[in-house]
Amino acid sequence: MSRLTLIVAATKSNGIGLNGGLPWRLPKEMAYFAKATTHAPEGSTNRVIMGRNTWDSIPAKFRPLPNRHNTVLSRSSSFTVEGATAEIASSLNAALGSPSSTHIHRTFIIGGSTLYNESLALEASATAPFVDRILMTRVLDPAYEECDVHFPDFAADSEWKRTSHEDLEGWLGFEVPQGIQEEKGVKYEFQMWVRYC
Ligand code: FOL
Repeated sequence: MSRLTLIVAATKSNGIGLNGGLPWRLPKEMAYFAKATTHAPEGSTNRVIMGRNTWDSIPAKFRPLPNRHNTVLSRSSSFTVEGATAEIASSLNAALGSPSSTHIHRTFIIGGSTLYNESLALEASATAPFVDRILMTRVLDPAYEECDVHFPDFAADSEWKRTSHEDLEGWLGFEVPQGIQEEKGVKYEFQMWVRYC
């Protein structure tokens, strides 16, 4: 079974996006995203899988996300990425079945809402991929509650348990600021959630 990690920043009511982009600009939070998804043992690389709208939302100068194997999901056969440094797949299953790059350490689902929903709905089985971990940045500022795309209410599913901060750092392999963070007056917290299969 291949285990997938989902990474997301969401408000208390699970808002994740507004007008085709992130509702906030939090450089240190974004640096955490970059480090968490990039950090891998020498000689290996992580993979990020995203939907086409998420690809479009990433500033062109940061695409493909550097030092990570980028896979973009699109059902449209006419969708291409300039430079061809990202892989295009027609579905999550197709993407996961193509070992186009060897030495993949971890696979991260980076959004958006369609792909988050689809990947969280995958059932555990001996061979199929399964999301068993969520790196959640909880954005606590009520000013950002107005979002037009949302993350599923995963915590309503009691299989998900929040880990300790120590476990978060242990899994990531680097130190992470603990407790409520504040950047530009916006409070947020780095969390990790797991479920067993
Ligand atoms: N998860 C978390 N925790 N925070 C996020 O902002 C986030 N964003 C997405 C998915 N999961 C997330 C999807 N949106 C970039 C932009 C948008 C985006 C994901 C990534 C981006 O430009 N990333 C660059 C960082 C550039 C910088 O340092 O400003 C990268 O190299 O990862």
